[in-house]
Amino acid sequence: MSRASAQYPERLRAARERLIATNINDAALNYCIEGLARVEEVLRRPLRVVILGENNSGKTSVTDLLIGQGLLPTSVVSNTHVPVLITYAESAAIYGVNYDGTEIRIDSDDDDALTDLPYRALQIALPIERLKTYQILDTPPSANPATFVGDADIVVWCTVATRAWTESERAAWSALPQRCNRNALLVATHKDGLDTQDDITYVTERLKGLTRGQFRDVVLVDAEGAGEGGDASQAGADVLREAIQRLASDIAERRMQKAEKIVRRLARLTFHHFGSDEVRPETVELLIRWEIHARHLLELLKQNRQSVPETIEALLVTYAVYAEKLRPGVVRGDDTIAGVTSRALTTPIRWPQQNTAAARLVRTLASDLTGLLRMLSGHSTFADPAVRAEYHVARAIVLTLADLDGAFDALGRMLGSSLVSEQRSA
Ligand SMILES: Nc1nc2c(ncn2[C@@H]2O[C@H](COP(=O)(O)OP(=O)(O)OP(=O)(O)O)[C@@H](O)[C@H]2O)c(=O)[nH]1
Ligand SMILES: [Mg+2]
Repeated sequence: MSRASAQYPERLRAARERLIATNINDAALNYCIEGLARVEEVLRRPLRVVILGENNSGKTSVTDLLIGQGLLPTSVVSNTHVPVLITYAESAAIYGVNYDGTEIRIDSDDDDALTDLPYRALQIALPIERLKTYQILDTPPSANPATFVGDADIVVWCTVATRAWTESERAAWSALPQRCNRNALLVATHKDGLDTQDDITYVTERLKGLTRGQFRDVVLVDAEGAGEGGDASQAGADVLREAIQRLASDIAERRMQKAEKIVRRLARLTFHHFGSDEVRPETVELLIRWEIHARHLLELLKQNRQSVPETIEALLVTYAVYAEKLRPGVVRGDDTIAGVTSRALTTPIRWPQQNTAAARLVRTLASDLTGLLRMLSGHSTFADPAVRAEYHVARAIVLTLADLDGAFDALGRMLGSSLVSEQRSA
């Protein structure tokens, strides 16, 4: 996981806790706090690596190689009977999962051998750092692989290097949903069964050729060689862990980008509604007039009686008039809130291609401006400076999360591009 994606949930938590500490009871803010908690939870959830393959292909040995403990029972006779989930915990523990989903701790001294217990699944918790990033599910050969891929983030298919990628394996893999290919690894066990380096290279290349597009990588391991004094690195444990780590980092990065997008939208929505009940009574009338005015401009755009750049310009000019009325000097003076128009001429970029996207952008801008005006009309409501300060803090956090600065920068670039294209066509 990159540093940025590791720190992001922490940043969200800090923002959320500070918002809670403001003690402001505001519906929009409460909604934002709840949303942030949900995003954090998703970001913190460890990824799940699911180990699949035909019977005796080395699934349990590969799982063992990944956790590096020599702890799971592997044998040609005693197959894995139930799924075994390996998760992180500060101290080791084993649980049996009953058919009704309840978990029972079963690692006390007087318990039976694990394989004899009538559980639906086993969960083994271990204090291994790597398991914080991804948990591992070792699967039994008797079950349909499709039942395990539903909540898999990374799928590992185990095959035996000396007879790898049989017709039945090919069929079983192609029966799984296509999306499994995206973060899949083909692991060939029994690398020690190949005599020379040439053989290893040949099998690796052959497997890559046969499964092109179906796996992100092919890794050969000696999953037996790492146990009892064996050299884990020699056995391919490092290569395997690195390959999984690469996939995990990619997924974590994508998750974070998605989360950032959701947080920006959530915070922007919050900003649009935050403090609706807290405006100065004498400004209510003005705000209503602004809203009617803005709605009228959006309507003109909708009816194609005004272009997107014209609408934006009209909105900004109207905004400036109302802002000036609410707080004289705010637009003409050097108050930061008035920075909106001044950035309008920066590096040109294109307008959104589709009209619907442009119209959405304009609607969002109108709501942003309403939020800004509400800020101007609410500022001096509170006699208590401490409460006012908390509103300031909450707004600052929401605005940072919403990246409104970035949004206005983008708008400025768009306005720049529209002027350039207008000049060109003139
Ligand atoms: N020499 C050698 N033996 C291996 C390797 N990987 C697994 N084995 C052995 O192959 C047998 C089966 O390995 P398991 O890890 O239990 O295979 P599995 O896929 O979990 O088996 P099931 O759960 O029954 O489907 C065991 O005896 C392992 O010790 C390997 O890379 N080299
Ligand atoms: Mg097994």
